[in-house]
Amino acid sequence: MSTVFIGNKEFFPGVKKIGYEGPGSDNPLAYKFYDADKKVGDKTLKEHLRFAVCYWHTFCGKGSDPFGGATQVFEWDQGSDPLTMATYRMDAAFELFSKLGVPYYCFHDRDLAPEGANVLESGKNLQHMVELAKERQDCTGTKLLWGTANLFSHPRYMNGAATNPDFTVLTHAAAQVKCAIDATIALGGENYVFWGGREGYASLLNTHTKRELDHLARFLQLARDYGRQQGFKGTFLIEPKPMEPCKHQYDFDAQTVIGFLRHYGLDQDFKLNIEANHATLAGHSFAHELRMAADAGLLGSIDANRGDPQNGWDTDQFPVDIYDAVLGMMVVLEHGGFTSGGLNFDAKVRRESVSMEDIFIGHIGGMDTFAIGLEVAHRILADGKLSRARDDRYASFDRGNGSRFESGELSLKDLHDLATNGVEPQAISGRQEWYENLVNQYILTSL
Ligand code: XLS
Ligand code: CA
Ligand code: CA
Repeated sequence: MSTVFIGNKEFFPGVKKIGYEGPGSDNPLAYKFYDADKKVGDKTLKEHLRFAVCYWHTFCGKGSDPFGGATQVFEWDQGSDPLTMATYRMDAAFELFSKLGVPYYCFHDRDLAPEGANVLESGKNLQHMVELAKERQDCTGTKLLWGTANLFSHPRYMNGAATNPDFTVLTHAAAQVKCAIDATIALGGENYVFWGGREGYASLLNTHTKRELDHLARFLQLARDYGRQQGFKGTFLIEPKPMEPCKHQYDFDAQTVIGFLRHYGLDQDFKLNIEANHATLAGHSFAHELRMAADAGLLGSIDANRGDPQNGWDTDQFPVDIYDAVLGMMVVLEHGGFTSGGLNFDAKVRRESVSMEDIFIGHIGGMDTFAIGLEVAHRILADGKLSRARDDRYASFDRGNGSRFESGELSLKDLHDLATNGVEPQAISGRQEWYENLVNQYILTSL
């Protein structure tokens, strides 16, 4: 990966390729902990973490919020027609990907190419930009982690896409998904994501929830079948989120989505993309959501951006919480690591962060945080002290009647009789404080 900028123009002239300088460096534009080629266990950090940059926040969002317009001025936005602007944006994107040295990126169809006057024109725009993306992928070595379709920004989707009460809207959503799957395949994407932006409802009074859920499942089955017919071998992913923009979203959290996928027979092709910020919006922790997905064998990929502990909306901040990263990476490593998934930064710098360097600094911080998280999690698991203590809590199921219960040999009556003939159980400490202190000890001795 030698090329750092592609077109005629360098969009981030003040930033060179970001290198690893170690924890002592005071260069904000250097990695302090993410040493891409360093081995942890049998893989390098780069192979473990599979970082991706998202196209939307980083190159399309400009700092606007419900109370005010854009604060960030991007040079790649200077252009007369939408396709030229999309090309500049793409050059800037690939410059950033290669300067950061991230192996992957992710996009929505509408981030890459502007919507046209009709379905055909939109499709053509996307195809055109896909050709340019192919060239830039080849030239920089950056790969596509996942593609998706934006089925929530256009006003036609205000009542949902696959769950819209109007069939005409559903056909437009299908057209977009078809083209976005084609684009993902053409670019060698390893996954295809469905985040149910407006797939939910605001009022039960005007909504047939069962019908909408059936429609969503049918839509996903058709998308799956189309993708497989076209030779897509990657993973389809559902990204749970409980609310925002809908009051109630059907993909509330990991366990809701797991139940949905199993109910509709989609769990062979679909896995979950867990976003840290969505986990906290659902009242869970990041690690909880990862654990539920992993336990079901459906942990696919991660959006690593976090929320703010003091408010209840989707702030999409870069991750800086080492503790969360450790707990999250413990689940990922215990699950055997990523296969087709990776760690995507669906994150945006703050509205007040208006310098172009801020975008690099945000990503550097997120990557350093997860590099520490991975190394500490690896040490905890390799040492085995914590896992052994946790396993010991369940030792009564490893032998005798406990083990017979697990293998289904005992009835409820058998259990009743065992309790009747047995003794009152002794109180056994859960020792949560011991576990917590142990994790802190690993963190503090790793830094
Ligand atoms: C929004 C979601 C979205 C998905 C991709 O909250 O996080 O960005 O990741 O559509
Ligand atoms: Ca989010
Ligand atoms: Ca996301």
